[in-house]
Amino acid sequence: RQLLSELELALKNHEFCFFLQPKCNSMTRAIVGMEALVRWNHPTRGCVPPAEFMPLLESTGLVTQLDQYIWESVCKTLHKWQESGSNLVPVSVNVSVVDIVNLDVPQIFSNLVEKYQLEPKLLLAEITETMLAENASLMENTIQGLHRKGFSVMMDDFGSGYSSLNMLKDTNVDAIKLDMKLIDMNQQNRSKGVQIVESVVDMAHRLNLPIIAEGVETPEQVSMLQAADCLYTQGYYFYKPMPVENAEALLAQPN
Ligand code: G
Ligand code: G
Ligand code: MN
Ligand code: NA
Repeated sequence: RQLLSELELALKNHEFCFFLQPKCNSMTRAIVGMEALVRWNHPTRGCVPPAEFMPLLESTGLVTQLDQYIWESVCKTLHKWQESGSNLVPVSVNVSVVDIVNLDVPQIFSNLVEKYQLEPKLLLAEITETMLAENASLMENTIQGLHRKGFSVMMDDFGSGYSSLNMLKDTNVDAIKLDMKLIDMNQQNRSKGVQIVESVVDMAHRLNLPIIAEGVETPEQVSMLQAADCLYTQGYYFYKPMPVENAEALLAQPN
């Protein structure tokens, strides 16, 4: 109850911001994109991670306000980078199923790139498969609408939900993000785990879908993924989510 009124106030006071986590090719180290991850700059508690407030925002529907604010902030940042002649990479934003049910996401994205004079390919949508599962036809309409306006969609957390393969079959996503639990191996499940990763990567290749591994933390995971031919990675091993200025500095470095 109290958290809810705090969140409403925080939205009004613009206390939310986002960090950027680079995605890179583990062989060349080239940065191929970034993901925007929301943070709450709490006046007394400092930087609060989304796990602590996202569930309440989603269950109350307030997440649509937050997400539209984050999407616009991301576009402002891209516009600024573009104006300054910086190297540009696509930035993905998270789209909640609540947004898809309550908003015209393709129209909102399209208004934003027009307002900030951006190529649609610079703004990517990440949607998690469990969310996709709740309403496959609405989801597919949204994906089609995004495609018509030039945007691409990544299926987030692939492998964590109960109907990944169905969703892959029934919607036209443009890329897959391998859930971090699938690459988290212990001694006992290692050989099975590696075979599962190899099979999923092989499936993505057969479907002509780029695949990126999330939550990559160790050099062992990097070599396992390279052996499986999954070169795109996102995770603490290469980069943690960082403030926008740090991401900007990183893009300014020659590769
Ligand atoms: O940054 P972190 O790993 O703590 O994020 C936790 C969860 O919050 C993840 O599932 C992530 O997808 C989600 N998340 C992060 N930023 C946003 C955002 O801007 N909007 C929405 N809807 N979800 C987000
Ligand atoms: O659900 P989504 O994939 O959008 O959420 C990504 C979440 O994973 C973010 O909260 C981000 O901070 C977190 N994350 C990113 N890289 C790593 C990592 O290498 N290890 C762990 N444990 N979490 C990570
Ligand atoms: Mn994501
Ligand atoms: Na994820």
